[in-house]
Amino acid sequence: MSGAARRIVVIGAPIDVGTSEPGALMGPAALRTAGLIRSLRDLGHDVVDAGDVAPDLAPEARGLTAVAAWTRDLAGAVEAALGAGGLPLVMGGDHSLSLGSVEGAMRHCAAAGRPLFVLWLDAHADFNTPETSPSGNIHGMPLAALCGEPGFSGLFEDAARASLDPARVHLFGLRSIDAGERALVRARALGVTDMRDIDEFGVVAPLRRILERVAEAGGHLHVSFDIDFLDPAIAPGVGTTVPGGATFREAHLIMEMLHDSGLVRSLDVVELNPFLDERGRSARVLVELVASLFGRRILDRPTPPIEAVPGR
Ligand code: HAR
Ligand code: MN
Ligand code: MN
Ligand code: MN
Repeated sequence: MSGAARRIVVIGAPIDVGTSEPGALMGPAALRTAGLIRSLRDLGHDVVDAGDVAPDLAPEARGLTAVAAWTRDLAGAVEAALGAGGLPLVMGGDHSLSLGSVEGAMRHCAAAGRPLFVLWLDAHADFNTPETSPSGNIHGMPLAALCGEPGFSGLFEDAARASLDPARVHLFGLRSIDAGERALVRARALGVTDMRDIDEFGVVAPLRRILERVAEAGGHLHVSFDIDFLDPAIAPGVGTTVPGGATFREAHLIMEMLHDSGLVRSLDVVELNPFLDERGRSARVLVELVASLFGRRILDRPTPPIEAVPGR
């Protein structure tokens, strides 16, 4: 392992009320089975498995009422982990869990006087509102709610809270967006690196720019990794597959760059649906990628600068 050992607080969020495809609530169990905790410990980190969050919910609770209870409990768990100097890793569960994890990071950053940046690795923008959503599924809406779009009353405990700054949100890997949501993403000026950009420029140049900006601002980087960012050929275990996603090599390089930046302070791994997976493949790929984000590398040395590449 290289770099500093971290105290990683793993928080399970077996939530699937945000999606119409059942199975994502099995995600935390599958990630544990695939060896997530062990692989992080093998890298020398101090890993605490905080177990699964279990909000007190009526079994028939649905929609925003149910998601509000998850948001409250997850925000509290993430804020507490950060406050104790830990790095929260929230395993989903559908992407509506990021309402809680990002809210928790926002509270921590507000108290610390640090700007929060969010890197959203996802095929989707997740910027629908109840009005623009074609499906009504809340996992397609968390960023809009966090950024203060209307239609989410009662979702956050503190209705007067400051919203997430959309100019500090960057969508990376986008290839599926709904018409109303596209208009909002443009109007709110989110950062976007879509798959067309990645095809033309690769992942390195766009990600470097994002990381430089976070570093210059002394920011906290929250990474929200939706498994559908990956191409379904390598990660089929997800309810909303979209062809043309990131390759294993692209995703791996992103994880290594994130690690080397030292800027990641909180992380979500979401949308794994073990019920739709093939012999645990997708869970295993996620464990590999998360290990790379936390410092696993091929040789015990950082990537050499370009000048040092042989033959140049
Ligand atoms: N945009 C579509 C909708 O709102 C699909 C959203 C799917 N979202 C996730 N998370 N799987 O990214 O219904
Ligand atoms: Mn801190
Ligand atoms: Mn998503
Ligand atoms: Mn998605």
